[in-house]
Amino acid sequence: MKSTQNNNFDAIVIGAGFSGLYMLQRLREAGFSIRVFEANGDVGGVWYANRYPGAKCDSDSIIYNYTFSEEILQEWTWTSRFPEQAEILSYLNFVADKLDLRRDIQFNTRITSAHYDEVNKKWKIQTEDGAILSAKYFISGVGLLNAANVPNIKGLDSFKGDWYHTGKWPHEGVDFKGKRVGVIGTGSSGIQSIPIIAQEADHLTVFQRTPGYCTPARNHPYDPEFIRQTKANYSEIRNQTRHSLTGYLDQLINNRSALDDTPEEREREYQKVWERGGFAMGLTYNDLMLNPAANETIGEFIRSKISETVKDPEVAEKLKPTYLYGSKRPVLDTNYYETFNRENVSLVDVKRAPIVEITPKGIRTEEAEYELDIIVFATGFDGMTGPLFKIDIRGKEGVSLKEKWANGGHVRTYLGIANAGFPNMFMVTGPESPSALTNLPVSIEQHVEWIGDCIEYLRENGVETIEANVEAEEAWSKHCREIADKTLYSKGDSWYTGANIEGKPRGFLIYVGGVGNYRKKCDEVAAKGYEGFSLSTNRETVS
Ligand code: N01
Repeated sequence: MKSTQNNNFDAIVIGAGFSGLYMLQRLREAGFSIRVFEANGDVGGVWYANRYPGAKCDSDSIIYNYTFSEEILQEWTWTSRFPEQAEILSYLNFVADKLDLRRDIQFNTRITSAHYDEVNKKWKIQTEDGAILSAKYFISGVGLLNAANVPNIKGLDSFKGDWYHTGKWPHEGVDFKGKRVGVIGTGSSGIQSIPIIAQEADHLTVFQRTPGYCTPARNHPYDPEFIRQTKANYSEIRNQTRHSLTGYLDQLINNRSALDDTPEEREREYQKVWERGGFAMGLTYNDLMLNPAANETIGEFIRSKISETVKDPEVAEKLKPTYLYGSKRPVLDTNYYETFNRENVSLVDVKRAPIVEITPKGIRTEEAEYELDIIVFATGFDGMTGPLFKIDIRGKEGVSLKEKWANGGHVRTYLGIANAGFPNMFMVTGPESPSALTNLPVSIEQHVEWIGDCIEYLRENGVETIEANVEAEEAWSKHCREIADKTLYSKGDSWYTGANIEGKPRGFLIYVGGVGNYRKKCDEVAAKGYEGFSLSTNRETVS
């Protein structure tokens, strides 16, 4: 199944991050012609773009990688527990070089539209510079978080200083020395960058609307013996993460309610996990994301740590979150709360006194004007649907994905992989898959392998098109919403629910049933001859 012309492929993939790179390798190995399009100048996806100071990953590095190649696992060595952006980018470059992936990737090329041609049963893909390509399969590897959200604040154009968004950081870096810097936003990106910017800037003003729940990362270099043991045990590590709840190695710590323990016992349990560092705080008890009263106990523990760390009690109060822990993504930090003890750092509560405008000199809130040389927008992304909506994707009868989801009143997909009305289109970690609540390389590998196996099955069985059935899609979407509604994940205002984007319809678009259960479901669908999909040959359609 090789392409006959250089603009016609078996598959076109958008994005050369973790998803696109592995999709390329998987399909190329199976003998398909494939072309990856990437708007950036090189591989890396979010790790190419998010170069802000302090950018690193919240997953332990030994599980933040591909596991499909034993050779790559053995050859690559991570230096520390939580990998920095530059190291992850080096890793992805190493993989791209090792597998000679770049020869099938076109960089600096943004795809503007992907339209399904029902007559020829092909996807017509258009690039920003007007080139038109076609492919039997169209695969989105655009990720969840690449549509940067710069809030529409009056007067930004008038600002005389420089401004940057953390998700589109200049490659040459930003010199904060001697500068008055303002950071807007205290999610993961803000919380990672604030301690580093504070060390360099003359003065840093943090504009906080909602405080985050931060727990210590406790990053440290790996010792050679740990690396040796890890490399010897990768098959077990792979097995564990693939069948886990979240794609991490952490397991539930106490299989009981937080409310079964006395306050003293709870304090001891939380303290143990706090000292260990990493993402396991939410796993201390089995009902922290199910029962608001249990959830309150972890919130209270973290608030008490803020009081212990931050010297000025008024600042400490402002830094204390009161919403449900985990209903916005919790953040691993390094010296975040300590940073507010520095003389050159001040905290402005813009929930109490909102930002009114950006002036030529800085930021004006309802209370005061703050003079600044640099503004950093750590204001996040239009998550999950945002990256897909940047492309005009149209399926049967010219209906766009955006229209489809708007007309139905909510986003709906089949397994987060496919869409009714969009034959031969696949999404890697699309809405309604476990994606955002998981260690993403684990979720990405599972999707890529499932999609690769599916496309091979279609070739072997002479199938022309595969399309999710409306009923299967409705049932999956309903199931996702029902199980999410039983948890506290869906109760917050964040990019998880779309609440961070003005005018975006609210919807919780993550399957919370866990990585292991999800894998089982996807495998069952495949084992039943792609149950819930319609498969058509040139002669007939089978549902
Ligand atoms: O974005 P966010 P992020 N005025 O949406 C505030 C992943 N990630 O880039 O909460 C004032 O979390 C907003 O306030 P509020 C990770 O999955 C991972 O930090 O809307 N403030 C919030 O404080 C993460 O969850 C890693 O009230 C405004 C902040 O901006 C996701 O990316 C590292 C505002 C945005 O926080 C996004 O993280 C980095 C306004 N008009 C990112 N608009 C790691 O693995 C927004 N805000 C470590």
